[in-house]
Amino acid sequence: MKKWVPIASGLLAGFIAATISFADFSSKTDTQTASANNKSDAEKVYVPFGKKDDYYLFASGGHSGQMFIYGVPSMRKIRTIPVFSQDSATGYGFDEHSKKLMGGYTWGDLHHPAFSETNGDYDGKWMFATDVGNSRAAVVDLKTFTTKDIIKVPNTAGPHCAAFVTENTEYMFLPTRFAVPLGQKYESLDDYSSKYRGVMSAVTFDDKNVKLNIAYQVALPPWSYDLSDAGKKGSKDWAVMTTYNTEEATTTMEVNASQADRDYIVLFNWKELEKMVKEGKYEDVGGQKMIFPEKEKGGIYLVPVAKSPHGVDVTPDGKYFIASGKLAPAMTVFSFEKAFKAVENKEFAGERNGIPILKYDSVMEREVNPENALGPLHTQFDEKGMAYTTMFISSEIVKWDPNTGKTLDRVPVQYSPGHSVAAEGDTVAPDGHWLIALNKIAKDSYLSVGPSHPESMQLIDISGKMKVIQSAPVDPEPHYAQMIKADKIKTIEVYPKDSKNKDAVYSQKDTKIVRKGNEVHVYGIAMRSRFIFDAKSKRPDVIEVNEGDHVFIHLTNIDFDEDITHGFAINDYDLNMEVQPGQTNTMEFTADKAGTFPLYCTNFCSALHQEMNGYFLVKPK
Ligand code: CUK
Ligand code: CUA
Repeated sequence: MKKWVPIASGLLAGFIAATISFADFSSKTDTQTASANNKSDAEKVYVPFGKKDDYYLFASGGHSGQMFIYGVPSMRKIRTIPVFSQDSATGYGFDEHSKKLMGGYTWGDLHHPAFSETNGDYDGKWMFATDVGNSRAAVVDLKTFTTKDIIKVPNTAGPHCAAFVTENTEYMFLPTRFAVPLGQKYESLDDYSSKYRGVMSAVTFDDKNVKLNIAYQVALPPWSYDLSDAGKKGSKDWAVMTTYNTEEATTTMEVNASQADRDYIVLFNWKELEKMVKEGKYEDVGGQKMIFPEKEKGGIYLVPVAKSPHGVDVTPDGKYFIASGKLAPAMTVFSFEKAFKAVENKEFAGERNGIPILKYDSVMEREVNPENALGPLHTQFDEKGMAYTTMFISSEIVKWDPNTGKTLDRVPVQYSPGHSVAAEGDTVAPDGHWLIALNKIAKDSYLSVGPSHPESMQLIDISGKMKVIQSAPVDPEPHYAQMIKADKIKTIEVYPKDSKNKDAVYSQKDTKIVRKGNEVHVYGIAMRSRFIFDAKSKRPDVIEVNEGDHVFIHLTNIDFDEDITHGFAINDYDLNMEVQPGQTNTMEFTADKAGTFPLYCTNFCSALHQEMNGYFLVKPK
């Protein structure tokens, strides 16, 4: 087998004690004892036809801009939910509603999906996500697996640190990876320390009107905010996030942002920040309520941590937050209780940018350094509260006890895991049993597809001694995922009739084409196996307009029958949308090309699907 050294910058290279090969892994796994029950690995992941998976896995699609849905334990891909990027398979980004949601952008970089929560448990209703590429936040409705709202987050650049939600979905916090001047105005990088800011946005979700809103923002120092987590139970009013580049480097970041021995965890009390906003302790910045911590004290503290931390994760009991070192080969366990005491007793070791720094020794519970484990990034938990940390550089998952720091188990993965995800892993009561390593590099794991390979997800049975029992290739890029019990998700079978929707028509006789000046509105239906745009016309399946007309095609799928979806494409007009059973969708465009353009159903819907077509005629000026 080929030897492979994980990618490492010059800085990281020093940490790599040994090269890692597939052969080393196989010999280790062979000696592992079979896990508690005596099913074979194949039987454990086999979900026979007629049975369904136990869990849904919602995986970030990274710079694909989408979310990918898998079944666990089969690891079968079930669905792509388009969120931040166009998707012609579902017409997302083409129909009027989704085009508006996308706000003129064509792609996004979706990192951290997060379920809505009730009492610290996933409630299966909504899924949130953020876009690092174009600074947006989105919400997906889990009744239909479709994106319902997207907001642009002003004053910020790259909300990587999110999404993470509080115990009852009061807030989703969006701290940013990149520091920029407020409003993203031009400022010289020579003025970085005084003019640039990292901004955290507190986003709320109004589930009645399905709207995301920004409640307030906090102008933090110009550092990079990386990962974050909300408190639980006793720490539920608090949240933590890691920050690096406290050096305030503006160039050659991989060297300059790694100089200081300590960076920070930002610890904040969102109830306190909420109060400050109510008391008017903010300034208006571009229409947003911006708190400046150097002017208005309270609610925000810095906790020193080993240099350049990456992940920070709160234990299910809400007692500890665990920072992972990235450059330091250690995990640090901090105690919320100790932190609260340190805040109360003002055990400060100075301040930075007006934010008090808590004394490291007052908050730190223990430093954990499993032998030869390198590059800790993210931590998940099982039903007993045991921690599972991904080791990017030594390519393994290490299981350890946050209460003692003792290493309990470890398993190699192929290769270089970023996050891992445990069943119900971010709740107050994780399920245990399954953990999935989200690996950045597949190398020789699958049939070769050229120089670039897919990323890889590996299913690990954690019910006994940890064992990788299944592996699935995945499109870029599974930064994070959440795994929810399948029976918590309640989807609808068809869209119900909506008598208030003036774009919808539900019977053939109501179809019509209405002209207002140079605006043409088509009120049509799609059914097996024809389009009807105007039942009274000589050719009901034909739309004829004049060159330059502004065209609205409102299309309702009147097949109220589960899974009978129709598509609608106009040949050579670069347009395609989808209407799911019972759904009404609108396509809006200018008929700027004269000619004859076939229109057709893109989604195979019946034996006569091939006959489901018509013409879009554009009379020249
Ligand atoms: S980041 Cu990708 S490995 Cu965006 Cu959560 Cu840590
Ligand atoms: Cu309708 Cu194919």
